[in-house]
Amino acid sequence: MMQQDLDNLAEEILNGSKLTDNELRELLSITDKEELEKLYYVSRKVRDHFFENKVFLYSFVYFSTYCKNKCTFCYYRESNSINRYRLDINEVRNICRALKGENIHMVDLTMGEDPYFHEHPERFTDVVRMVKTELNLPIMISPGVLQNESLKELHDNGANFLALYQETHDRELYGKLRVGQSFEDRVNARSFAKSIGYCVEDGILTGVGNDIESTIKSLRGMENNRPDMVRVMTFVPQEGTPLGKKDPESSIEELKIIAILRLMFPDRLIPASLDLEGIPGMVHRLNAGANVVTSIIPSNSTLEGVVNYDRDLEERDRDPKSVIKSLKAMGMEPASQDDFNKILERKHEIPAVPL
Ligand code: SAM
Ligand code: MD0
Ligand code: SF4
Repeated sequence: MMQQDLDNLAEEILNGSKLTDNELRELLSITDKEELEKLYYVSRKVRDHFFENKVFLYSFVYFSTYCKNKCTFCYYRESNSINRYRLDINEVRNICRALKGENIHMVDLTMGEDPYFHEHPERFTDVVRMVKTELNLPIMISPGVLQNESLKELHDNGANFLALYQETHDRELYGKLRVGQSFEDRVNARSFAKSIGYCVEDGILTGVGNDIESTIKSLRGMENNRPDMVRVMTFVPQEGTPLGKKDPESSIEELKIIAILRLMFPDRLIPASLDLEGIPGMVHRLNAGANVVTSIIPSNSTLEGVVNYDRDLEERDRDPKSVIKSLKAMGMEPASQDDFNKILERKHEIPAVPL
């Protein structure tokens, strides 16, 4: 794509125009460094129009790493012999207390599809209720696929946001990643959640054998869901898993897709995950158009992430204060809680720019 075209693009997007498949193809084909920088610049311009220099911060609580599933990309797949933990409600309460007074907009409660909770969803509801009482903050749940009635119960007890990533909307690739799991059940859980008032997050992986056409399918698939938040993460090979020996991909594809997501979903939430490359990686992702920092954990935490770039590091530099210090160095800052709450409320509105 010519520089001139990229210059006009921000303007066109802000005027409501949509990227065509051919434009997506062209953008996904960019490899030239200067052109990529230009794309990130355009994406920042669109983001800043809606969010100025304000960023949202989510803390991450991976409270059970047990899982009954066999996703080929995931360290926590059932048959991987690793050390696992399941926090009890008091341990989660202590984490909440450590988060008190920190500049966090939402708490993300994540687990594997742990039968302990999946067969007794009321146990999870107890945790959600407790977190709400302790912190009175919006709550994201990332529990995998739950029954509709459990989603309803959790929503009634304080869950605001459902994160459930399709990983890909290319069915053939899905079958290789989420082995033995229904594609429709995942799509339907998100749309049911949305229908009863949740905000929803969808996400895709890159570096898992997705070519440009497959990525376009995924981008269009995410659009169909009308998500409030959209993510892309680079697949990081994990020891002991079927895809563990795959060559790791650089983060360039992810950055490119983040920028494209910003052009497709101009006013939605797009995360820069600390779980992949820590704070230096966060900076790159924000510079590509992200506006949320996820996977924040207290400085002394022994909790796991899903990718855990810092599994073997002594210092886990992804606490709220370190994040905010780096944001400020970039000329950005945490948004107010009010700004975040407004986003949670807008789910019932028809967007000014139809998505
Ligand atoms: N078990 C729930 C589920 O799968 O929906 C919740 C956990 S979910 C937040 C874990 C997410 O982390 C996956 O959906 C995937 O997008 C991401 N992930 C897992 N393993 C990964 C890996 N090796 N590299 C990159 N992302 C990974
Ligand atoms: C992250 N480790 O943001 C978290 C996780 C789940 N809702 C989020 C993938 O990187
Ligand atoms: Fe389990 Fe989620 Fe990992 Fe799949 S991605 S194996 S469902 S924890």
